[in-house]
Amino acid sequence: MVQKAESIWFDGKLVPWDQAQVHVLTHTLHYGCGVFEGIRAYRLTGGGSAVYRLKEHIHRHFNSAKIMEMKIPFTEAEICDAVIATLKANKLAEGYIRPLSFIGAGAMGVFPGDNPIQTIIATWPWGAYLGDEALEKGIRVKTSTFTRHHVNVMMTKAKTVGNYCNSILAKREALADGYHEALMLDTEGYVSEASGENIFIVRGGRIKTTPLTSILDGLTRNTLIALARDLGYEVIEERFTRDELYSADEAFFCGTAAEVTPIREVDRRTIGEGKAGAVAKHIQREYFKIVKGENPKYDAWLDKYDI
Ligand code: PPE
Repeated sequence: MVQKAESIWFDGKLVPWDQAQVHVLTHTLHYGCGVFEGIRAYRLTGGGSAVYRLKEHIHRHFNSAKIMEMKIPFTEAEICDAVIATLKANKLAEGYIRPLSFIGAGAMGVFPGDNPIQTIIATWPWGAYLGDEALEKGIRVKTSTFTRHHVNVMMTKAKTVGNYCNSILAKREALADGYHEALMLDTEGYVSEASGENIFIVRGGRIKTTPLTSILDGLTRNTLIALARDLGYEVIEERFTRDELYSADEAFFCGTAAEVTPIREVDRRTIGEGKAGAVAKHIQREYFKIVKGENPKYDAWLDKYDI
């Protein structure tokens, strides 16, 4: 159960958690056209808190809405301010932030007509997405029987609600089969992304991640590419197959929720030594330093606030 907070930001004002409700004929509830974000705030080691890459997340949110032809009646700056206001109202020094824009009630039928575009921002405490042990020891992954979206069937770069039916199918299957996460292949059979994470592999000290073609342009992925290069690793964006993953020295997933999660097994094949790899751990350590304000080079990515 998500932990209840005091308030949810709803179309321009903070409302009590229990009153943040919508009508059952809300268009997005029926047809799945909505857009959302997942953002984290962290307690800073030196005191205070910061939202990690807030502006970029909100910019992606507006791009998602643009792709889906939804006109959000607020500016990006207003939504950024609203995120901070919600965190403060909820006295949340660290946690997860979920903006969601959806098509409200009005017309029914696929064509949404002039139904209002509504936006909420909810916040809640959220620890390690796949568990503390996952961050430490790595996870077991199953290649899904479900294919990731074709780029002309769904808009893969929009973080749209409907895309996640595919993720839910894959995730349920992986968990039912005793795995922690599902890896999805694209429509040509190349590695794409997980149900809610991007993927990296390591071979001979060189790091590879999938190109942006069919995946969400993850901000954690973007951070890790910059960070790994800073740390002296060679990073390339190039598509790869599942057998290249099977024989990689290391592999890891990344995402706002999953942070940097090492992979220790894929489809019964042990990856590397079957534990969190040295490069994955190195990058994970440095990632946590950035989000906790311990690396001044990345200070511009922190939107600081005090509760
Ligand atoms: N791919 C997918 C499909 C995805 O959902 C996410 C984030 C990513 C890649 C990584 O993107 P980024 O967070 O910008 O690094 N998934 C979000 C939702 C997870 C959920 O279960 O809800 C997240 O990590 O917040």
